[in-house]
Amino acid sequence: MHVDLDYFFAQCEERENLSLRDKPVVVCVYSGRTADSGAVSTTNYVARRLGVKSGIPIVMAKKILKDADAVFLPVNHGLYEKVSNSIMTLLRGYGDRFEQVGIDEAYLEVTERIGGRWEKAREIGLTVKNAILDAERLTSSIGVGPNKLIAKTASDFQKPDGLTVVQPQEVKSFLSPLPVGKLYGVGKKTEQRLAEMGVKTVEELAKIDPQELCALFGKSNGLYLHNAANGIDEEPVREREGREQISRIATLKQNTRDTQLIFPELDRLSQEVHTKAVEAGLGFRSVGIIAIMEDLSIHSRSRTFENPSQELNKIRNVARELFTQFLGSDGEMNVRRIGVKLSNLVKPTGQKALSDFLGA
Ligand code: DCP
Ligand code: CA
Ligand code: CA
Repeated sequence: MHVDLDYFFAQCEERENLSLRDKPVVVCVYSGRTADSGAVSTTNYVARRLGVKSGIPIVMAKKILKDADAVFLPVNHGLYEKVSNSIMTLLRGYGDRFEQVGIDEAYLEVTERIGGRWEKAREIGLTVKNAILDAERLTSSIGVGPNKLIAKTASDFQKPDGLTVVQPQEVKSFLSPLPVGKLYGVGKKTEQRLAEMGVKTVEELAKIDPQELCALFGKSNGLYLHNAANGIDEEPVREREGREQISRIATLKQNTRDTQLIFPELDRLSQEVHTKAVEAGLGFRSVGIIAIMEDLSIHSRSRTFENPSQELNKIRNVARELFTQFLGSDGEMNVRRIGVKLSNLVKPTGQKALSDFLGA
């Protein structure tokens, strides 16, 4: 079973303020450079129907929604984290194994509970949806299938507030008509290359000789595509091991040692690793910076704290301090690329750890 919360950040905001419900709601990551610079994190379905979705510039969203009585809100990670933790704790109880894969989604192993009676799958799905609704007043979309790939594809099939059960004998007819981009792991680039080969649907992809796919996409990607198109996936549901680190590197517009030029980019990278950490539901105990110089030599500095944090400000301030220190200590050469890295990542467990994270 795959559970994904509907328009998660925006739905949390609606829940906190019911008067938002019928308006377009746009949750924004403001970069702080100018009043409206930044990108849309997510939107409710009212806004989506008007064409405003994740990733577009806030300025563009404002333009599209200028006559729509829309509400623009800054991301409130503390709230989403709290709601997510509560729901994840609840979900664990409905499966024999549990794997959280992001702030708003998880897999549950329900094979034993269904015991081969597929009509039970729908019952369990409904029970889980109602449990989430009762506990946190949020709708979710759930997919149940013979493996993770099918469950994930099914949860996306009828959104929002969906429940899609795909029994083993239905896998082929379920997948066949879907556009290849709906297959987990098929991104824009792969989709485009397949389109150039005249392959648009999963059915068409399933018919391509796996040898040919391997020749085009490399052995492991080729095999993956072949298997995925045929509904084959053997990945077990498993508790996630903590990730080693989260990092982001970018090339400066010009080689420089001027912090006025470096800091805006550094802040942007801090923002990006912060978003990644929050999406993965992870806190960090170390913040580091990376500097790649004109001669391509690589330097790094980091700082570790006693207690885990999830605060953007902490990342931004520590990254700036480390960079200032580094520039003060290291010669004259210009910096070409810069990076921000979070490590010593930890998963909050239970309420106590959560309040530590939020600094409550
Ligand atoms: N998110 C983000 N920026 C993105 C994509 C997602 O900040 N480009 C955040 C906001 C989302 C949350 O992650 O609410 C979960 O992402 P999903 O892809 O599951 O999207 P939603 O839950 O918003 O919508 P859906 O109803 O399609 O699941
Ligand atoms: Ca979601
Ligand atoms: Ca999701």
